[in-house]
Amino acid sequence: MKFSGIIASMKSTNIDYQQLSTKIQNWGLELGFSQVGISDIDLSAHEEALQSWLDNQYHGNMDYMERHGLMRTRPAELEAGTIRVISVRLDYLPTNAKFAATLKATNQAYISRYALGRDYHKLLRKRLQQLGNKIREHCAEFNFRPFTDSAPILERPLAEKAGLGWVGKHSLLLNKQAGSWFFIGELLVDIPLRVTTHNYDEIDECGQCVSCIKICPTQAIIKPYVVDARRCISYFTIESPDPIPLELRPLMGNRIYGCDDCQLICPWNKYAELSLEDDFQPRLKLDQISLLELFSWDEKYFLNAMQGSPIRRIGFQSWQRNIAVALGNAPYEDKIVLALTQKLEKASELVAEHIFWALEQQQNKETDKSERDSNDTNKKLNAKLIRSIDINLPRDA
Ligand code: B12
Ligand code: SF4
Ligand code: SF4
Repeated sequence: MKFSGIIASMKSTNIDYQQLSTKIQNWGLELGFSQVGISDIDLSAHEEALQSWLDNQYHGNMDYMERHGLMRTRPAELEAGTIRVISVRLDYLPTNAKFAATLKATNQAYISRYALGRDYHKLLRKRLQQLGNKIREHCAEFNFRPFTDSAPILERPLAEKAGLGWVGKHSLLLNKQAGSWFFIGELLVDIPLRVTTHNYDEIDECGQCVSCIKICPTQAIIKPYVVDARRCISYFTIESPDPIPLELRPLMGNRIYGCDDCQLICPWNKYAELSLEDDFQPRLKLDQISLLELFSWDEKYFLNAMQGSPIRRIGFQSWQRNIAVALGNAPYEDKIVLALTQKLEKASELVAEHIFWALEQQQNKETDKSERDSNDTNKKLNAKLIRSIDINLPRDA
């Protein structure tokens, strides 16, 4: 028996872990989490898929994905002594998400709905810490580490094991009762809690559906369950500091920070719960703001306005780069051309190159009518998505 196992069995002599597991789930709900589950740490079934994803370079320039390699499937390598993972999920869908309205308004900015409010990392970590402290009150010899998003572990497969839902063909975790508009976080712990693995019948409810694969504007879901991050709008608007590939720029439309399309088309999001957190409600009217207004911000204003927002993390250069592309995709307007031209003078090399591209798009639209229809397939896809939102998600449209 390994050292951690011996410690765990010594600890188990005094404590009713069955009862403690139930209490932990209740405490998690009291703290405001939408759902709590517990799993073991065996992710060996995922090693091959993760390795082949990395071998195919689907992570692009997210070096941190490669750096930690298979540690992502071995939580005990991340935190020695870990034998269980408590996974939580927290709904983030704001009231009145205006999905269709914003995607329709091509001169407005579309920002992923998870990023309209306060940065979720701090909120989730703080609550996970509180959950850990609470457990410690009942279990003195207990170590834990809270994580959300940033840790080198496969959060979705762990949450799936804990019974919080299933990993859909878009590769996100979704849930029959709650759709997929939620964050995931976890506590790595060294006590033998009772696992909640598959405590209800929710293994894989995608069935024959392939809607997310078909609607993805950049065809980033290259086959069921596999996303080539390099083609994903979320990757090249948030994660990558590089120039946005030319062929993908027109496909971005007005999406300047992340993308929600594969979730918007998913039939299970009819059942999505609205977030109860004030922190996730839109700030600065980011859910209904014009591209031109955002483009007028200077760096100082951006850094101040975005205090506490996850958007601040991408920095001003990427921010301007993204808005320039969206302005290039907007219908022709004199004031767009003027704003783009005015920004050229102080723009960095990266931003200037995107501004030139945007100006070219604008000029083409003004001079050559045929250009207006050049991106027809994508427009049809967008119109299909908007229709689907209007019909299937009227509350959030
Ligand atoms: C890197 C990353 C990204 C990258 C890569 C995305 C990806 N699919 O991996 C980019 C930047 C593109 C991205 C985008 C988004 N992300 Co992200 N991202 C992550 C991060 C940090 C790591 C994910 C990872 O490990 N990927 C590696 C690949 C190999 O893992 P995988 O896709 O899960 O692959 C497994 C399975 O699909 C399966 N598999 C693979 N092939 C096959 C084949 C078959 C046949 C089968 C059955 C299974 C299978 O095995 C693989 C290994 O287990 C996680 C946080 C974390 N630490 O987990 C957040 C996370 C996944 N992201 C999240 C979110 C919200 C998003 C966005 C929705 C943000 C947005 N609105 O723009 C988009 C969604 C895009 C999408 N469809 O994936 C949330 C998801 C919440 C949820 N409900 O699931 C997470 C969990 C962050 C969090 N803590 O809340 N993200
Ligand atoms: S987030 Fe957008 S670009 Fe990325 S896989 Fe989903 S639909 Fe495609
Ligand atoms: S859109 Fe369909 S295939 Fe994609 S995750 Fe939802 S149910 Fe699964």
